[in-house]
Amino acid sequence: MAFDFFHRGRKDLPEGIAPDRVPPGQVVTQKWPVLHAGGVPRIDLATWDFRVFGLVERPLRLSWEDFRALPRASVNCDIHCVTRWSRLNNTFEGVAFEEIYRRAQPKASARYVLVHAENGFTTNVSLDELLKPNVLLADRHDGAPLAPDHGWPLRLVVPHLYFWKSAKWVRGLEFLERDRPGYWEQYGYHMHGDPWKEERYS
Ligand SMILES: Nc1nc2c(c(=O)[nH]1)N[C@H]1C(S)=C(S)[C@@H](COP(=O)(O)O)O[C@H]1N2
Ligand SMILES: [Mo]
Repeated sequence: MAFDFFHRGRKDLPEGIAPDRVPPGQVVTQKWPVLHAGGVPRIDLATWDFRVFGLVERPLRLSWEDFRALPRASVNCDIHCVTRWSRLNNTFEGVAFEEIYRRAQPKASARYVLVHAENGFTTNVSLDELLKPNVLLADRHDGAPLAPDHGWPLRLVVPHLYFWKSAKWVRGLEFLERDRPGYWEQYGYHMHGDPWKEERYS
């Protein structure tokens, strides 16, 4: 393939990985870097809850036991951080966003979600993006429980957007009519964040 020829100098690409698998400006890493603002929160599963609120017919408040009882899903995906690393072939396990969505019955006016995490971290994602395949509330990665610094007990995974949208230590979803910038978005990160279009900053 002619396209391959121009990318043969790329040392980051593992054997057999086509260059067009990796979004522009990204470098493939084997390790999984840790990135977040602030410290790793201490969490007690006995008091932990997950709330779905805002423009929904049925607001939800799930305990950790409630959450673990939901139907499970597994996703294999590549993840892309705005700081330019990509990690290929991650297996995340958890509960599909769609399961939560169906249970909460969002109102017709709901078009965006503000994702809430521990210590006031937020990020905004449109419902269109969350309803695409492979969006997960994940509690496991590559066969093991999430490590505390990767978001234990629960993180959002939106693999087709830059990874800052995949909030770690997630605690709730707020359904909104209008898009509202989250934590990094208020500092100038992109409202949408598509790695294929390099929507890094607004
Ligand atoms: N709660 C919370 N989630 C967060 C962040 C954060 O600061 N707080 N940072 C985001 C950013 S910028 C990135 S790149 C990814 C990194 O996830 P990782 O540390 O598991 O690689 O988490 C995202 N989720
Ligand atoms: Mo990031």
